[in-house]
Amino acid sequence: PLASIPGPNGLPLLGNIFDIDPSAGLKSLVEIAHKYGPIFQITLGGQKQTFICDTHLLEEVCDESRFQKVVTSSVELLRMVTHDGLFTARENEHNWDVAHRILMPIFGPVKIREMFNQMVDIAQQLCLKWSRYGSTYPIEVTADFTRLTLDTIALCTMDHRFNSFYRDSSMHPFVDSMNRYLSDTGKRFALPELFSSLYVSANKRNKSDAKVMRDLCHELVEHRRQNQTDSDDILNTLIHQADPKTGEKLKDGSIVDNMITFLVAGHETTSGLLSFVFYYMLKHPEALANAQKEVDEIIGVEKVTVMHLPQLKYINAILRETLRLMPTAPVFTVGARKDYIIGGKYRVKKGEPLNALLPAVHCDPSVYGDDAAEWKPERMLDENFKNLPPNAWKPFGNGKRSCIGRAFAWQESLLVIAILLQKFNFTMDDPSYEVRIKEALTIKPDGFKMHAALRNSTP
Ligand code: MNH
Repeated sequence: PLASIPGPNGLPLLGNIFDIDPSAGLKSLVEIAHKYGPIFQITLGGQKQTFICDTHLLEEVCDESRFQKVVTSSVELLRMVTHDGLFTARENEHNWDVAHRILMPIFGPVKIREMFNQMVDIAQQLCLKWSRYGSTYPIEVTADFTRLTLDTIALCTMDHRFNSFYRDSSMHPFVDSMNRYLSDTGKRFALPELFSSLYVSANKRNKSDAKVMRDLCHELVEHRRQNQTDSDDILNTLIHQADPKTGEKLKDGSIVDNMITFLVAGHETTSGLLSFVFYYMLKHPEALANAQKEVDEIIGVEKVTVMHLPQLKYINAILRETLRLMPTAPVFTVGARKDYIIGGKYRVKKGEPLNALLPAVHCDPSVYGDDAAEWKPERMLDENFKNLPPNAWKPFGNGKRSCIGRAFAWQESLLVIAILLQKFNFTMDDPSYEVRIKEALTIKPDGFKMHAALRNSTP
């Protein structure tokens, strides 16, 4: 027999707006999941939103023959700048296929290794800054990791330096515009479309911010055209590479759409990950000691190389475990290709958004046990990780629309953690700090500060 999808009762017109704390939407959703179970439905801005909260149901909706990515809410707003670029493209948009075929090889593990030196360049700027702070300065962890990831993605994908470590309060104009744009679009579940009139004033600003971002990208493309190089970096690939299937090249508009996409998708997620990693390590001193010991044994006082990274087994597990509890892109959305029944009894309509609520899925007790809420890197060591059920860990999304930047983010994160643990000892600024989450399009710790003291015997 069919059942209706459970959920808290809403009000006429307003729907479930009072069930969602506007400053902590994600937390509210996880609480509803605890109360109503592995699937629930609420109404926001007149639209029904269904949430998928356990591994079984996620398994079903990750079947790409029956379900596909849908572009809704904040991703829809981002689409006003990035159009049919990789992240914001709708299913069946031709430009997605073309860009995907052109760009997949360049984001593969082999090509990513060629970006290692550029990543080290930016990581060293961070080290320099932190060593000059001295051992008692309260470092704003997330702000500095955001400088790092932004500068890294910009250098690697656009061959451009934002030099964020050389600016204090003011950021590069591109970064200012992007941040303002994202904060206007980031209030994903907090601000239902009912209040879209609020966007009207934001809208004008969004247009001028979009122009700042696009103008810089166009300039960089033009500059490269005037100053040709024979490298096969990402910028040259975007400009010159033909689609192996159709022979098409990307048009200038699409090049710019995807450059902005990399910047947007490629910095906050990784910065949040690095911030949470340091938070958890500082909360678990034995894990921090283990990680540092691993770095000392495998790298010692040598320069970190790309060959060291896969040997850092424990730090790899730390990254996985951190993304389990703090999936920095916490929700991805799919819709049914036709009307279907899921979970054996729930009717879902074609195209209706089904949101994978990763913080809930990743705590499924049938997979992770009664201690699912605890951060334990050991459970993510290779031998355990490879035995997880297929959809128990999905921080990079699903199938053909999953993250193209995964290898990039992984290499960058491993490298930065290795270099930092090699050079510094870390302590919490306020040992009683408990994580608070700041939500935008992604999640980050709010107000987390630490100290970095140079170690004696480092390169
Ligand atoms: Mn990334 C898609 C998470 C780093 C570029 N990314 C996705 C999706 C998730 C995700 C989840 C799927 C979204 C959806 O289904 O709607 N991404 C992450 C996380 C990190 C990350 C957790 C870091 C940690 N991503 C990066 C980096 C880049 C990047 C770095 C830079 C290039 N991500 C993308 C792009 C897409 C994407 C582009 C869209 C891919 C597609 O649909 O073709």
